[in-house]
Amino acid sequence: MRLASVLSIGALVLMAACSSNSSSSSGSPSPSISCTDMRSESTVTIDMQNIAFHPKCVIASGTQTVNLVNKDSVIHNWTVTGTDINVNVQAGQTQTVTLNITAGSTHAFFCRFHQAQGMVGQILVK
Ligand SMILES: [Cu+2]
Repeated sequence: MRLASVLSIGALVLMAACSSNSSSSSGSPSPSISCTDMRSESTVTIDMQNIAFHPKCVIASGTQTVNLVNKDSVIHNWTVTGTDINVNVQAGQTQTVTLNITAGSTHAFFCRFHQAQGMVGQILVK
């Protein structure tokens, strides 16, 4: 009995891993970015540090609250394509954004000050 339940939990984990991989497939060959699933968190936290987003790819629900934590000494910005989100975060500050995004969509995001330096990422809304 106990072994059976352990096995079924393992199967669920495997299925979850597979489904998150397949959903990120797109036509173009994209580097395999690992996405952090934060749907079970009370808030989604994205750090802005060393001119980069951490994590670079997040999975969130469409109504979650996102904390943008700027750990750098320069201003950053979070612009999410296909939404009206365009938030500046001053050096050392935290900004909170509540998502209002339809589930089943994927959005690229970037910092408009450092996009050219590769400060970009992706949010998968499920
Ligand atoms: Cu920036």
